[in-house]
Amino acid sequence: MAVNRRVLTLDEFTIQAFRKIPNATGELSALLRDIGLAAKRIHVEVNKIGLVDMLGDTGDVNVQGEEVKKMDVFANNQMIGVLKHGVSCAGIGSEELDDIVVFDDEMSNQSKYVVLFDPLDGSANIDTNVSIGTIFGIYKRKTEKGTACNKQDFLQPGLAQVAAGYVVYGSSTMLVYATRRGVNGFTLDQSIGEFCLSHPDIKCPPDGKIYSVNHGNFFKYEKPVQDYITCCQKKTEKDGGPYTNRYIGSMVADVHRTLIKGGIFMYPGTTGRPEGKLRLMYECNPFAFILEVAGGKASNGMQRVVDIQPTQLHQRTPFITGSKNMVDECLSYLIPSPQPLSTRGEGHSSV
Ligand code: AHM
Repeated sequence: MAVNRRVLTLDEFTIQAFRKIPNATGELSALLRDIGLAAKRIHVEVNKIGLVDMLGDTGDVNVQGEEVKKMDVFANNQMIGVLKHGVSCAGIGSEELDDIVVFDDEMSNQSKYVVLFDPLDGSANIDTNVSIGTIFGIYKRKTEKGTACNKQDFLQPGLAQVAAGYVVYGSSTMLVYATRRGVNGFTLDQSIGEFCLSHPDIKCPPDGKIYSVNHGNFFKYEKPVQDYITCCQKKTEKDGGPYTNRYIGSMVADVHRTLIKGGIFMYPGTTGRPEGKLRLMYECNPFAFILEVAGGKASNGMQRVVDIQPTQLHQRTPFITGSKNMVDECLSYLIPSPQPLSTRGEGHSSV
């Protein structure tokens, strides 16, 4: 089948977008191009993973207490490399590193942005060929240009993100990113090595029929969460169902499907881990931002995820995101309220 060569590449698209913004410097486009380059390098390695010695653990345990996979290290190094050598990033925070990395050289200190990322989310699935992904959130630094950035540039609520995105290394490799102006998806055309606009102006359908949650934890969830899951199982045609359950266990793949097809994705707290498993800064905030821009919602069960004031780089949060009406229904179980459903969730207006 012929490939459409008239579609915009990621580079062309971001440059055209920034030209429409008065006083834009182009630093954000450059940053997205840098991330696109890292994503292409990770894609190449993910695709030949069984052929080269990249499968398996390094033998180290990361700050989260998880086995570090060789591919985690490779992806982390690629992300740091492009961001350090680019002109737009003053420092980074990564799932793989205990602390932030301040680039602190003459050029980086002039840069406008800091980036938080999970270089390879779902890496426990690498060995079995399941889709995995890179997640990133971009913030304007708070400290003055010309100085080294510091922790306060990173500990900003998700609402302050200038852009956020992810790359899914799946049956095709796709980069999706959001700014407040919209969400756009780019598929990697391997024949020319470019991400090409394939999913312009993505909107998350307001309703869906897929709920995505780890059922193995059912008896560790609080009663309201169990009640909502049971409600999903009992849906019939009369009340918007029947629903089906899909849970890959790879957040990027599960939330990507939720964004495109509609549905709800949840990682609630459990009895042993009330704060859940997913990390606020580089997993939940980027997706919360993207889903909200696309017309969906994202909550921790109490408040909008993007409103949470972070206190630590690696803090965790329960996470519920997806189609607006499905998240609203879920929240009606989690946030008992005397208000009628239609006025609930005022604290959940979109980005
Ligand atoms: P990771 O950082 O070790 O890759 O863990 C994050 C992943 C997410 O991609 C996914 O949503 C979740 O862990 C699955 O966890 P569980 O196996 O507990 O359902």
